[in-house]
Formats: sequence, structure tokens, C-alpha cells
Amino acid sequence: MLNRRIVLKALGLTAGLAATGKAFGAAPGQAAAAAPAPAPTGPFTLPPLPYAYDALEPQIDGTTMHLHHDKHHAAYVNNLNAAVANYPDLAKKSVDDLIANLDTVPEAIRTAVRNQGGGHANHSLWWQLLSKSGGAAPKADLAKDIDATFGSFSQFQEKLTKAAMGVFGSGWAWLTLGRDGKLQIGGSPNQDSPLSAGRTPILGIDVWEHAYYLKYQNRRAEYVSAFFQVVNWDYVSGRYADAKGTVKS
Ligand code: MN3
Repeated sequence: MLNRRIVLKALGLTAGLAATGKAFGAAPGQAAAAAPAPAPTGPFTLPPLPYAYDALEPQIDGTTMHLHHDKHHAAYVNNLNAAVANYPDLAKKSVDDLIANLDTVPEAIRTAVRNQGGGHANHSLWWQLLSKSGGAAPKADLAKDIDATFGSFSQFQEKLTKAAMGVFGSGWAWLTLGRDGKLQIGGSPNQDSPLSAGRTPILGIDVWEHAYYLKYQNRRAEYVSAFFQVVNWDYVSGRYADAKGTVKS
């Protein structure tokens, strides 16, 4: 103790130690230093995977799904909750509302909401976009509008694949609907959501390496090709119909 006090004094720290009595842990009989606050468990929550972890095999393996959902998506949710912990008004909003209106989010947490909220929103959508039994192709209005916009379903696939291959580093490729009622294909970096640009995501491909590296390593093209075999076109077509219903003509 004497030696430590001498060292502390030499460092000019004894005053601080005396004031708090907590530096370097409490001595027996003294009050223990407060434990770090536990991570908040809300208001945002991790949605359960809507199917078994191995439901998309062999195209997307169960180990990747476990890590992707239980670790990566969970981390976005936890970090988003931490970011909004001191902002009760924001905590009442939906994550889509937050990232669609980033300019209304206080600057101190805007980047955190953009990244972590974007990650939460994008992944909540991602699980729903996938299925082994969601049909082979778009249906109804989506089928018709894809043909009208991109020429054909195969030309659409080519263009979305190109966008996915063109994302440098981590990000997403998207089919989105604009307020003008037009479909568009594009990419976004990191966890940026089309919602922040005023566009509704209809279909997306997660091209972060965490989405495919265990099975496909550096072969992103193989992963993108496999992705097209597990798109839930029933859901995506319905999603498009809903989104189109909200577009003002
Ligand atoms: Mn991901």
C-alpha cells in the first residue's frame, strides 16, 4: 500500500484517489465501485428467425445463419438500444421511421442510428426475403413491372447481380421503389438503408462478408447466384404490392 501510494503521489493521483476512494478497486470495508450499467434490453428487439437455421441449406448454411442472426443482427439491436438509451422520444419510434428521418435524429447519435439502426432494419427485412419455397420468380404486378423496367426477369437478375458485385467492401444491393412509382437497382455502402434516401427497399442482397464467407469465402458471385435460388418471391411480390399502394400517382 505504501509503495502504491508513493507511486500514485509521484503521478499526482493521490488527491483523486482520496476524493473518490474508488481508484483501482475498493479496499475491504469500502463501498465497491459501481458496476458498469448493463446493456439496455429495449426498446428494439431481435426478431426471431422465421424458419429453422438450416432451412436455407445448401445455399445458405446453418452456421452462417446462426452467426448472422444471433451475433451480427443482435449486435445491431444492442448497439441501437445503447445509442437511444438517453432519448426516450426516439425510443418510441420504429426503426424504419428513425432511419427514414435521420435529419431529425440528434447529431450526437445520428451516425450510430444510421449504422446500427440501418443494420437492424436491413436484417429484419433480410430474413423475410429468403425462403426455399417462395416461388421461382416474381408474381403479379412485380413480375409485370420488372419486365417493363428492366426488359425481362433475366435482365433484372443480371443487373442486380452486377450491382451486388459492384459493392466495394461491405454493403447491400437493392431493388427499390421510389416515390415516383419507379423501380430502381442500386447499391449502398455499410448498413445504409434505401429508406434514408426516400426509397422503399423491395428486395436486397446482403453482401457483407459475414453473410457468405464461411461457405463461399471470396466467391461472392457464387453466393449471389445461390441467393437467387432462395428468394421468397411470394413475400417480395406482396411487399411490392403494399409499397406500390402507398405511392402517390
Ligand atoms: Mn448482414
